[in-house]
Amino acid sequence: MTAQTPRWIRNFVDGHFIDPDDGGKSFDAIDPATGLAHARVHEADAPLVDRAVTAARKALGPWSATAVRERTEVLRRAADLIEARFDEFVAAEVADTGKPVALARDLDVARAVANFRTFADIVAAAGQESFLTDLPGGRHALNYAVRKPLGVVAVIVPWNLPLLLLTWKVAPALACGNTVVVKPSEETPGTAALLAEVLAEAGLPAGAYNVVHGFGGGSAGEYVTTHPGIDGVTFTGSTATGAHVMRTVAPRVRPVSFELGGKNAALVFPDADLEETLDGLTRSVFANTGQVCLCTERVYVHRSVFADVADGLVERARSLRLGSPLDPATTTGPLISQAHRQKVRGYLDLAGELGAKVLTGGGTPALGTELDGGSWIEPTLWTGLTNADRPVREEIFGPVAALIPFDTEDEAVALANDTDYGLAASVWTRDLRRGHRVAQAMNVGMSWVNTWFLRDLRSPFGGVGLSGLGREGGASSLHFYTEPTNVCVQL
Ligand code: TXE
Repeated sequence: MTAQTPRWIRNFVDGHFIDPDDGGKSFDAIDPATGLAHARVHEADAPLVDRAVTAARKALGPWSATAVRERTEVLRRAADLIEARFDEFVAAEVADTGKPVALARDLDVARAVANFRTFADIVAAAGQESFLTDLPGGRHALNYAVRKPLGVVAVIVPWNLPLLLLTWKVAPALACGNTVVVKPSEETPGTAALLAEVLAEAGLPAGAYNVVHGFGGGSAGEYVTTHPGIDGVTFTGSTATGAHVMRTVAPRVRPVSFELGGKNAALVFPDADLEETLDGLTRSVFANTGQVCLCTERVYVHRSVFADVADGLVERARSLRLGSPLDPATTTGPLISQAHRQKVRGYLDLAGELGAKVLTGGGTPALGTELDGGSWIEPTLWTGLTNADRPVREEIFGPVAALIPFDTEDEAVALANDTDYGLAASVWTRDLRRGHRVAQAMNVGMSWVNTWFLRDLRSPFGGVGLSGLGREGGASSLHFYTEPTNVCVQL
């Protein structure tokens, strides 16, 4: 990109991309693999956010009155159009995140398509609650709930899985008849803008999907969440920001759905299939360079297999290939930004000060000139830390994990549950009863047995404790994105 010919990523309001005006603010979209700007982003000011909310409000009546069949057809066409422009979406996601092209294809963009199709199916098939109430004398009353859209929904999403998380919220919101104002992460604005083109072409009316770019406080994020025209907020991001947004909307008593951070545990029992476990752990610790809210950062291993698991995981960590995201052989991209790398490096230093033994990694790789300016970090494994240490208690959000031994199942469960977070856990065992028992004992929103990040979009997703509030997915999404009116008829 040259200063003279920037590629603009623009705001999308009331069915139109807004051309940046001369006096308006803008910022660079950085490719984290190189540290170079690849586009310029138009920052939405408060009046533009107001226009977006007003447009969403205006579109709400007609869109919510559209037949479910028509609404879900728009979603299905959107899925088809994302498929038709698959490589463009992959390229936009890779440019913003630096993630390997294979991951963007297999996970991010594939899942965006699945989100639109699945929520079209779910909403098309949804029934409603009804109860027949016994009354004296053999008479009855009929209760049934009519589900109405929540209204204008603010959708605030982070940078780790930008399109995946955006469509995870936008698809059910639109299918339920809501209109949305989307604030993508300032790090990853590209795919939200592309999605605007797709949704318009799919036949979504103007104003039903709006995108405003910018930062959090004092910028588009704050303008959206403090706007009185917002009927609810769905947010994925850090616990601190989620708590702040909650305080912001509290005076207006609006529904919120929060998927926040995690400090997820894996529990490896002595009877686990070693190869299968090591493959699963490698994914769960290092996928997307550890930048998935579900990623494992605490690995509790039975003492009898500790050395085997540690050796196997180190070998696999060393075989990960860091490099150009466009190289199909690359498995591991950079962290999202230099600022985030600073944070992760802070934990690497702290672990060293606390006496952790670094089994592998622990530093910054040298990858060659083209990638020198990128925010790269080495996949890192530690032993020698305990649950009392900050690197084992706080979300790091990088390709790092602490390996900690245990002797009994009770001890493993207690260690895994000894956290302020409660998003996900994975249990590795061939003992069927133990698998169910331990998975259920985890104080989390999602437990896996002998797998990780295997998702059925009809099942609930979310966390407890510092990991969030509420659930989305399947019926849970329908509940969040609608408000019931119960009608009671005496028969
Ligand atoms: O997240 P923020 P950041 C964790 C991870 C990471 C840390 C910080 O530990 O290191 O969060 O990441 C918008 N009003 N996760 O700073 O700030 C912001 O612009 C309204 C876990 O990037 O939470 C962005 O669109 N909006 C997580 C979104 O909130 C505001 C994924 C998330 O940004 C705002 C990402 C405000 N005052 C990071 N301030 C997960 N759960 O998957 C910020 N935003």
